[in-house]
Amino acid sequence: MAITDKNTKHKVKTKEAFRKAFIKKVEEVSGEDFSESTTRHQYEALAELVMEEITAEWAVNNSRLHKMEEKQIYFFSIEFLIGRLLKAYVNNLGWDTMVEETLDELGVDYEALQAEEHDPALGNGGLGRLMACFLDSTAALGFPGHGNGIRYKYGLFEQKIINNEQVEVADIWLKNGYPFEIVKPDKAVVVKYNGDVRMEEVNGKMQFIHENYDPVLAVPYDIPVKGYRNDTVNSLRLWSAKPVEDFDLSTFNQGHFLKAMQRKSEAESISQILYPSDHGFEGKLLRLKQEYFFVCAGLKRIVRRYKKHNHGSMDGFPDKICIHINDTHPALCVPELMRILVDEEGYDWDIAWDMTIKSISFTNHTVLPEALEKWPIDMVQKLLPRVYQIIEEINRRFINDMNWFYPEQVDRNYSMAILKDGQVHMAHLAIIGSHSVNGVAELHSKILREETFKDFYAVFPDRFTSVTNGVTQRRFMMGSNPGLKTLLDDTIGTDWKKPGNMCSLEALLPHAEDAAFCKKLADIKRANKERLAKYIKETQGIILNPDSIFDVQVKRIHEYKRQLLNILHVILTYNQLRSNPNADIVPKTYILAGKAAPSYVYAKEVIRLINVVADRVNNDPLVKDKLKVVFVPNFNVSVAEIIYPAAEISEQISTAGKEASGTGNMKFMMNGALTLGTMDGANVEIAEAVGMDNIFTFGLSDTEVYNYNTHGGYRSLEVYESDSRLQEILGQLINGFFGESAGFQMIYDSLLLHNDTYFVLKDFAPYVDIQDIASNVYRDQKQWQKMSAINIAHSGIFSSDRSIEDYEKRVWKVK
Ligand code: CBF
Repeated sequence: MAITDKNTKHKVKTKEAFRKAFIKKVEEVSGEDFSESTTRHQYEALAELVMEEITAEWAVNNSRLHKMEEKQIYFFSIEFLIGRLLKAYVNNLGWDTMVEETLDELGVDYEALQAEEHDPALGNGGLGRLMACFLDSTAALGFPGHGNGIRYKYGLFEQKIINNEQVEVADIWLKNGYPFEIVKPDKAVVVKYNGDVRMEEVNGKMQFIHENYDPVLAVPYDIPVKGYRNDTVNSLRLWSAKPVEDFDLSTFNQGHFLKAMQRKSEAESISQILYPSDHGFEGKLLRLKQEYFFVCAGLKRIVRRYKKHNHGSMDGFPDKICIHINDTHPALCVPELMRILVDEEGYDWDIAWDMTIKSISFTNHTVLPEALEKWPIDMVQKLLPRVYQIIEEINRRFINDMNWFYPEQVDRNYSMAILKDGQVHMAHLAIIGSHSVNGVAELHSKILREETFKDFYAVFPDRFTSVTNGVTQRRFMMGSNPGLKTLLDDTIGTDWKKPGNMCSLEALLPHAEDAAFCKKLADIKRANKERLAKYIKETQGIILNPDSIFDVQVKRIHEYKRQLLNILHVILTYNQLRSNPNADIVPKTYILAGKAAPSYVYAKEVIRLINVVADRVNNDPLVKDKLKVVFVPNFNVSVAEIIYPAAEISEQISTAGKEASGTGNMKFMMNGALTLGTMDGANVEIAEAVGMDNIFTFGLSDTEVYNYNTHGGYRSLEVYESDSRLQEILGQLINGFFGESAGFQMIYDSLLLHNDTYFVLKDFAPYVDIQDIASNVYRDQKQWQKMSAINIAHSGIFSSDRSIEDYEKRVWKVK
């Protein structure tokens, strides 16, 4: 039932119509009178009303899409970290005021209602969240763009902190069902693993027959992606793995009960969890299965739909379809599309290759080895026999061509091979099979061109582009910081909120000098800090001082992100306060959050250190209100939405050259936090946008890091020996200062024995200095608020609307 205004065919919402429909729906879902309803019922009712409205638009959109008049973009990604959707849908529909007012009048707590939605943790960090931002912006700008991924039964683990340590608990996000998906069993497809490939002549043509394979059913679940106040509704399609036959009855009847169940659980394991540990053989195999699973299923449906609306022909496919692959996880798109074109559609190899390259584009999201995947050749060969043959042929032709064009560079040519050292190099496959290779920030793209993929850049210079990441302001500012949104509306008008128009926030610049405006900005920040303090008090029992600086570092825990540097500085401040409790320091609250991969022992040690330090500092009466440390457990999109608006300092302190872009830095900036960071990733562009006077930068440059790494010359021990502060702090890590059982030998050794790979000690002194500078600026609130306003005013270019427009112009060319 759509709530229809009687005077028009459209589903215009009047407050009264909404009120009635809501009460009715609550009673339908609860089977009770509205007055008896629980928050859960109210959530389910609102979710249903929203879905009814959106699905009506979705149907219209899908039929437009079926006609294939516009070019379609498909994002293939192993992660989609979408966060809660209800509020975003309400806002994008333009229902926000109506819903807020009506619920208020009905005595319904809208925040509590939203909290009923389990945050789907279908991603790990930046990569997955970027995809969600890109989907939002694509729809907001009215482009037909869809996601294609996996519907994990268990998302990324839920993080608990027990005895200061990270404990991973299964995240059962589907426990109470998920109201925003539509399962389409009639669109399920079969994915084939293992088996044999033989050649057979059919109608005078040789054909490859894949037989004796293990079939798995891929069932699509579609989630609508509603554009901001427009009529676009795109789709996020997530695939779930099921056995082709639910149950092997004949095996069961023969008494092999366990075996009968085996097929089922083997099939289902494919979409069971995000990132199974890939340390052992089984884990690796499962990941490879996952990668082929969503690639194969996704391409199959896209091809079927394309052919259906193009008289069975694939000829124009590259003109109408963009397959965008995020990192190397979906790189099998290259051989799989070739397989479809050559084996199923009968194209000659060269034509098929041309079509494949034209259809596929690739973005690399990190230079760390974790995204430069390699699979053992025998594993790929066994699991995907026909796909492997195609990879072999792509590789053979590529090396032949290279040796033909560059006969004097045989070594280099071979180093670019897809198949070498017994492994399939997925990044090479992705680059060779795409027409566009993108980096995610200027610096990252430079590193790709000059270091990581320099040989490929020499051969295919035109393929390389750079599109700096962005984030959706609709979730991370307009949605999560309503106070700021209203202040901006009141100050410069509402045009900045139009999709693609966020750069008009620059109109704010003259107001940065206006004391009255700055006061309002400060009041909003204060209210957001109080909101976060309340959340932390309720969830962790820690009381924060909202008059202190809120200094925040929230992101995955990784050595290169250097949460360690942050906590060493906290220990320094603590030591200073212990020796002089009356020191004139600006009170500070350090807020950290993030998950460590379950098998990443070092990162988990860093989490333990942060929590041990927090325990000690927060319970020491000496430091009074001057220093607090909080580790917020289970960082996810919803928690992030409370944290970003409350932050004053955004810690972006990665070792230069390691953070591809970062997107948290952008979310903080648009909420008025000042970046304290290295010149790494998109920090460089933030610095360019706001000017060096409005950012706190420090530390080694990427070139200095590169030089140390390639030519040597760094000795962490020397730094340690020349800095008494470091001697005291590192001593405390191992001398029982933090409690006998809490020694941090592993961290100590990494810094001194293993020469500090991430230059924590080298950057320590400049980091301490810049922290002091930031604190001193904070004493001058007028100056601080001015800098904050300048940051907001220049944050427009970090909207994902801009990123999508750049991709559109440079890569997909939809228009
Ligand atoms: O491009 C999106 C983000 O991706 C990562 O999170 C990743 O996992 N590859 C990078 O680490 C970020 O720098 C980047 O912003």
